[in-house]
Amino acid sequence: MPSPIRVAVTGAAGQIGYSLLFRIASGQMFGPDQPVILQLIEIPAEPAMKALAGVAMELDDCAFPLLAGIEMTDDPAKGFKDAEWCLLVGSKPRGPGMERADLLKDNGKIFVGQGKAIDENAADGAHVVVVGNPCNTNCMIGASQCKRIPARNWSAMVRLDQNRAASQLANKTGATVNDIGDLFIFGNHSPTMYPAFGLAQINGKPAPQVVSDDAYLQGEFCETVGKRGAAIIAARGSSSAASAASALVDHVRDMLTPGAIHSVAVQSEGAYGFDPNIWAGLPVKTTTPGEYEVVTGLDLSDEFSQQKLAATNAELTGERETVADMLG
Ligand code: NAX
Repeated sequence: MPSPIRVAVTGAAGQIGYSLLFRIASGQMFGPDQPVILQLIEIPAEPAMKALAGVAMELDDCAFPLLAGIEMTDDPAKGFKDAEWCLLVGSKPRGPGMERADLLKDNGKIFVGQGKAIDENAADGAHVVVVGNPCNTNCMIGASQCKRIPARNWSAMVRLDQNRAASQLANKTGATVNDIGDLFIFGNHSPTMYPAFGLAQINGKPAPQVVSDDAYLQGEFCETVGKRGAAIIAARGSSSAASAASALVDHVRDMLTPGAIHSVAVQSEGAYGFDPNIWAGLPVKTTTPGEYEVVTGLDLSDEFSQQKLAATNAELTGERETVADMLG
């Protein structure tokens, strides 16, 4: 057995944490032969640390063979110490009547602090994945505060959106998700995201040809994927949790699997017209475990795609302006 890797998780006592930690500890994220030490980070305010202790008791009670240790702390410096993977799930939920700009600023502060704490404490070459919303911009803030670890090691999660889009196309066409390929999310993890259906394949045929309903693809499909989070809240009374945890398992596992091509929000280098230095959902191909290249040259030259890309890019650049004073 290899020696255990240290995995830091913020917001570990939250809803997503409650699904996520058990998936990590059972080996689904890092593989069936890789022991893990979980470094769980919460806030000092009640009831977070007490609830976290309860979650740790349940992890103990699962007797996971791969779980080599559990540490709990409300101190980010301790929580990120020597971590090879930092999964930044915790953030403040958007309160009633709260503007998106206020959310950006409130949560941005968390990622200023966590970026610095990762810079000072995490393992060399650590990888960081941001889930806490607004995740693209939080990721940009954290990466900007963390000079020791390359910005390309910082990614944000749009995989839930890719998974949602795949299920919608499968349900619409009677295919299974295994039949869907090349379906990628471009841009922000927000309703402006673009699930680029024109590139997708269903059983090896272009999705628009199989669906044969452009009005559905441009309208209901994009809208359903973009607003799925709100639909889950309306139905369940709380936001997506198990599906978000599952998407994070997919995100990290595919980042470790050479050849995997999947949607990840990474630092833009200008491909597909995205402003450099924002974090945009893009198709990336894993080259070696933890390393990737952006898949460029996909044809999104049609007018609809161009409009969608421009809109999500404009939102991301606007977010960057809102948080400009938090960038290191
Ligand atoms: P919860 O409110 O259930 O849990 C969040 C936890 O984070 C709480 O336990 C809180 O105490 C903790 N926390 C807050 N600030 C912290 C800090 N500075 N350090 C450490 N812990 C901190 O939310 P949950 O449903 O688990 O969602 C977590 C985040 O994921 C939210 O920001 C949510 O918007 C975001 N999501 C992102 C998704 C994505 O696809 N990128 C989808 C799901 C989800 O909406």
